[in-house]
Amino acid sequence: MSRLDTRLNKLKEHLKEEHTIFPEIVDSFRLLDKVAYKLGFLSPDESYATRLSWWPMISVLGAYSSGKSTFINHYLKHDLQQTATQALDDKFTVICFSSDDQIKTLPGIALDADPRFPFYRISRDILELTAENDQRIDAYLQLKTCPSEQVRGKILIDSPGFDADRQRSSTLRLTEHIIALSDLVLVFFDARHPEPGTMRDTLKHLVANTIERPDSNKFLYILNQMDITTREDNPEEVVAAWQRSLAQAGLTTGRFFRIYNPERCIPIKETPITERINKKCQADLKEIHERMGTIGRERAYRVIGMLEEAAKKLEYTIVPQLQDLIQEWKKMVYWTELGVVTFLAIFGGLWLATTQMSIPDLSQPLTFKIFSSLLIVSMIFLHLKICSMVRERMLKHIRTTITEEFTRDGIMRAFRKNTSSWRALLILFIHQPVGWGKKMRKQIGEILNNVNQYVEQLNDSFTNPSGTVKEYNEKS
Ligand SMILES: Nc1nc2c(ncn2[C@@H]2O[C@H](COP(=O)(O)OP(=O)(O)O)[C@@H](O)[C@H]2O)c(=O)[nH]1
Ligand SMILES: [Mg+2]
Repeated sequence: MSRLDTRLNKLKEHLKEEHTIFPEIVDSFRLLDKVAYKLGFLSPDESYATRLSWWPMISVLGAYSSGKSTFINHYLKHDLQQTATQALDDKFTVICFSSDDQIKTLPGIALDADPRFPFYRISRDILELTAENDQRIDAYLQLKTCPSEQVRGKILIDSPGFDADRQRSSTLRLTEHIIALSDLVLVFFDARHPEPGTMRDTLKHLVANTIERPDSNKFLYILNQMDITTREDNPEEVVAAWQRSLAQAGLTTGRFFRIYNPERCIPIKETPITERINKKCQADLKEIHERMGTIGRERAYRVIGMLEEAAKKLEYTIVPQLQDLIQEWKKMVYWTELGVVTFLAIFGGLWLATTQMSIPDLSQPLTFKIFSSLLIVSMIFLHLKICSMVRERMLKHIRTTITEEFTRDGIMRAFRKNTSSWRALLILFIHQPVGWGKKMRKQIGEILNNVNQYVEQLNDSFTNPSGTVKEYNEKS
């Protein structure tokens, strides 16, 4: 069994715990892989299934001591993360579900080496981008497994706080990576220090780059520890100051929440103002939890969407593109050969005429044999040379015209396979990309058929006829 197969089997095993439909979806991705291998679009050590992150990711970022870990523990209903007023963690903690009763902590290398996680091979990136001594991934990442149903089907990430002076570039690099991969990013601010100075670092590192992002709606800005502020009688000013700072940093859109931790909060004297703020905080917390809860469901549909998109793209974009490229290659080869033959005929004839060189007597059988074999061999050689020259020229052109890396590499690989020396010898009979025909079309049709079934199955497991939503993790 190849390493890829082992990896994918592990992936299936793990996904089975989330929803019974996932292993089937992996199989459909594998079917698509087979089509793509045959076309040469995917190399045999690649798989569509490893190109996407199978778990929705929620990351919790923000300043030191703003209450990130406390928030996570409360959400999980488990005392997973240590909390304190001082900076504790300087690592990112990746939290994922396990039905094991025990909470397990594993070093970062477990994440770095395991393709099921979106940190697969992140250490290589870090190594390339930083020039620090402490290169070990274990210094930045750890994995914790938790039996909380809340984290089933998703990955939750707790982060070290931001302290710009101490910040290692590798931490920032990892933060960027996490933000890019996350489906939901909770950015925590500390209501005890809402003044612009304290927030500047958080804003600079976390928020400033997010304003222009197309996926900016995945960011939730959260002002935490509101209970403390509410005790000191200027809570509304604090919120206003916070929003002003965010606006100054350019953040005018996005969702703003204010919350406190119901378990850690300090009791407050009830007044109409505190009551109103309390209600608002409770509603905000509920909304944040709801967003976190539905993210798994959205991802299940998104994975299926990706399968459908990849299958359709292969049939309706990649294959036609390959067909065009093959036709273009053939045409260019023919024209070049016509040019070369014409050139040889004219100049060879002229040369013979001017030098009056004696032509061997072809009526001699032996001479004829030698002459014709030499001619055929050199013609084949010339033909192969022209085919490969044209191929290389076209590859250069493809490299500069297709911008998306995955498609570009795939098309180039497939084009190489489709214009190999064997195919060049049979150029007259080549009309379609390798393997493309009825059978492959049927296979893609099957995959698309499966897609519809998966959507139906998911719909069934999330809703019942009376319309009430069941748990995401409910096994069908
Ligand atoms: N009063 C109050 N204290 C909180 C709240 N959330 C967290 N804390 C406390 O703030 C401190 C820092 O919390 P922690 O979760 O470790 O912050 P982190 O560094 O962002 O992970 C801890 O002592 C928590 O008990 C809250 O909403 N209200
Ligand atoms: Mg913490």
